[in-house]
Amino acid sequence: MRNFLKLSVSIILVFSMLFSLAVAAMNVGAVEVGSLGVAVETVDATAGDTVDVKIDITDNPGIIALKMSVVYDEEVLTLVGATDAGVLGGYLFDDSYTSPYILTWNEGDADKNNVSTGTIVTLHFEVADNAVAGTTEITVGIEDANDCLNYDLEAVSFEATVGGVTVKEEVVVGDLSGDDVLDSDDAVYLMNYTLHGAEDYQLNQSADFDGNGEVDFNDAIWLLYNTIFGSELYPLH
Ligand SMILES: [Ca+2]
Ligand SMILES: [Ca+2]
Repeated sequence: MRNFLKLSVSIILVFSMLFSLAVAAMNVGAVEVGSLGVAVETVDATAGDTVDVKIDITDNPGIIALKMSVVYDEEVLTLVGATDAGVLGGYLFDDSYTSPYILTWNEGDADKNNVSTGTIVTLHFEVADNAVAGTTEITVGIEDANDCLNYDLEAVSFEATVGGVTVKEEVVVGDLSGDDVLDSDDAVYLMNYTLHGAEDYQLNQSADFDGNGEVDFNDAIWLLYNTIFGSELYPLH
């Protein structure tokens, strides 16, 4: 019986050792096939705004150097600055803010891979005054396989997630008809919405003007009174 127990313990030990080796092998494999995942944030803005767009590492198998280009539409966005987040060590950013904008990090003195994730840089953009509503893309990439290296100076593949700036249309509060003027026509528009529905009368803003949590005919009356008696008596919520 004792021998049997000893044998069982030995078998368990051997299996647990094999299991540990298998896990170790799997981890090594993950590093070899893993890609550096880099994602650009998507933020909202209105024309003329200044916005911050973060670039994050989402997956990191381990790197010591990265040279990355950022491509954006210069007709819509003007890059005015870049702030390193201090995650990837020594950095060198282009002085001239043009697209493609090149960002370089190098930890040549490091004695092991950097496996950090999170924000690595924040880009500061000005949105053109004449920017039209819609999303303008910001992409990141590497130009050469050797632009992303690990401690063993092996190329690490790069996987980017596109982001950008979504320019929202600035709407005049109460201007449901979208002609940039607030008048009784907008109250009529809201009456039509409550009578005929959103298919024919789409709303470009929350139309709960009396602020009771519902959009109904009373809001059209409230809006009409606003245009007649003014915002002091009938403020638009
Ligand atoms: Ca209008
Ligand atoms: Ca209401």
